[in-house]
Amino acid sequence: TFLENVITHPKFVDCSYTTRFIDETPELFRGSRRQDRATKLLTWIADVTVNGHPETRGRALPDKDVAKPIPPVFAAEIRSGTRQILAERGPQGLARWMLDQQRVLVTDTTMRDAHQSLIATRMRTYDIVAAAESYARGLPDLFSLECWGGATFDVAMRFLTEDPWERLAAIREKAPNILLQMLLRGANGVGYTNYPDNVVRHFIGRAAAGGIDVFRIFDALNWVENMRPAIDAVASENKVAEAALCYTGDILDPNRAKYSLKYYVALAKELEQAGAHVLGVKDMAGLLKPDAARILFQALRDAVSIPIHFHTHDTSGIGAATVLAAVDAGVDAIDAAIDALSGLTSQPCLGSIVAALKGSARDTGLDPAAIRRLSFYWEAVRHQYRAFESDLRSGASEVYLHEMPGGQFTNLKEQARSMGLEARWHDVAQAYADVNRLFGDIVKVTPTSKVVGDMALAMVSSGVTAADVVDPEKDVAFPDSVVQLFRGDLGQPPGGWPKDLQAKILKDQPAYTHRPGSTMAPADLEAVRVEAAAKTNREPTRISDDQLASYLMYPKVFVDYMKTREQYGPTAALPTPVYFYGLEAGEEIAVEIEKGKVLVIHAQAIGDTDDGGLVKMFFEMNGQPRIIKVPNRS
Ligand code: BTN
Ligand code: 3PY
Ligand code: ZN
Repeated sequence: TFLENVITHPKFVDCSYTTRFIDETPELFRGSRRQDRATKLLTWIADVTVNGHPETRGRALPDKDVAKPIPPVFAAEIRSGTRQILAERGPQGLARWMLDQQRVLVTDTTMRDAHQSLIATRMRTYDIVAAAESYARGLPDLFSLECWGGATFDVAMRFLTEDPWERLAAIREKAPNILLQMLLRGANGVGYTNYPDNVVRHFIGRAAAGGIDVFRIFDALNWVENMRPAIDAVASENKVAEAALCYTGDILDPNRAKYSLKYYVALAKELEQAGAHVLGVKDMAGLLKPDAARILFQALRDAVSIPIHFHTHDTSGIGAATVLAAVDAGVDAIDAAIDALSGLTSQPCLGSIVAALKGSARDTGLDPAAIRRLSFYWEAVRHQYRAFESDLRSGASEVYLHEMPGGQFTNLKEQARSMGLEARWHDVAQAYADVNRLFGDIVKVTPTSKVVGDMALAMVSSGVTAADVVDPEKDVAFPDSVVQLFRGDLGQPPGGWPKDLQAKILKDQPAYTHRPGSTMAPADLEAVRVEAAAKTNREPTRISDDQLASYLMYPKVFVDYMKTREQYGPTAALPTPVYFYGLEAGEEIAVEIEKGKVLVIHAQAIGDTDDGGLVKMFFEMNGQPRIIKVPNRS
């Protein structure tokens, strides 16, 4: 059988089995389609039970005796909400409606930015989708659920063996009344590099068809040129183009004149001119202080006639004060994360903001009891992801020095730790600030933040100082990402790149200042479909437009995901503790692998490792005994 062919293959037996094994021996995997999904899932369960999951190995385990996550049941009918307003009135009509509201509108970021910023984006579809209907019934007056895009797309396939499109479809189905919102990195799509315009358009078309209503579009250098194709594509789908300016620096600091109030006002006007339905203010690092917020939002209110939506992070610890100041200054919508996933590098606390505004002119109208009950659910969910929690314990004013985005902070800290620089974290933070200055003071958000982080880590780990970097006599090895940035691959920063440093970094390579997408050849979508099909051993007709979009953004990640899925079946259907840790003898679970098709899986016993290095795991599956052999790779 397929499994025997695989597990008796010498590479498998000698433990060199990795994803590469699948690449190097495709003949073994071609027959696997015939294997039934149940056997594949049992194989996954046996494998993680015996070997652990690569993503949680060696990390803290969840507590055994905490509450299980049970989504709250609200008796209320699913009332019509913002989604229906968009359907009836279109994006401009929705924008007018937003301006007409006296209450401040609220976006819940729990399903995207909150877990991206707190637990490395590892929240699984299983836990997200289970909450969607509770939102639809309990909090129908939310403006939107931010639930897709940013890092979720990549991480879903790369680390969670699940399909981001399936996640979106399932949320859409369960929450038909609330706008679904995604974060789109402009020309960088949901990736780390500029893509051809038609790739971005294809992606937006599929996302709109899959259920995204509000596209928050930004550019990592605040370069509007690079945002136009995405804004146009969203508008042509009749969805909401929320074009966002990224806030950096400090408008109240005369030493940061580059990012002045005037700069942001001009940028906001440019975005409105470019066709934005809504203006986003994206404070990705949480640098906007309350007094500055009052001044900024009043000025923006006067400068543009579209609604304004504010997004911040609580890294400093005073994020909620800034949100309340923005509300005072007349902002139309704000972002917050449900209580249990709020604070620190995430968004400020939704329930507390709602409470603070209760009875005021801008009362959100959201039900505090519903928020509480949803938060209890998310609290129990979060316990399951203990392996991904960072050691961050408190707010810190250091964010005003380093200016790292909330989504990057804990990742970079972890990266520093894995390079043996844990004890030197504050040096890394200082180096990050130094690099920003050397780079001419740029917007730092995915993907530019990653480039600054690469450079900072390179400097600290090799003892290179800021003075060395600019010294024409000193030879410095620049990371590839830095070379690409200074060449123009991610676009142009306000005021251009510092010329001397650019010359040192690029050596003889030419720099360019045009929009990268304007000269990139369009992708030949049907040829790419054929390529994706060949790499995943199937007919081109079996690569859907959604899968094509995944492949266009992340060719290798997509192919690896498809192979893993081919081998292990629909693992996204497994409850989170089972997906990461498997089953103990005596445990039983029900798994719905498709609507109405339920597998009842009972783990009976786990055998010893035999001479061939294999472990037998004994199950009962829908009443039938099943034995699965997996290699012991531990
Ligand atoms: C891949 O590497 O292809 C993605 C992850 C699949 C590896 C599975 S996860 C469960 C089991 N434990 C391992 O260490 N590897 C397999
Ligand atoms: C992302 O691009 O993923 C972000 O969250 C930027 O803030
Ligand atoms: Zn954010």
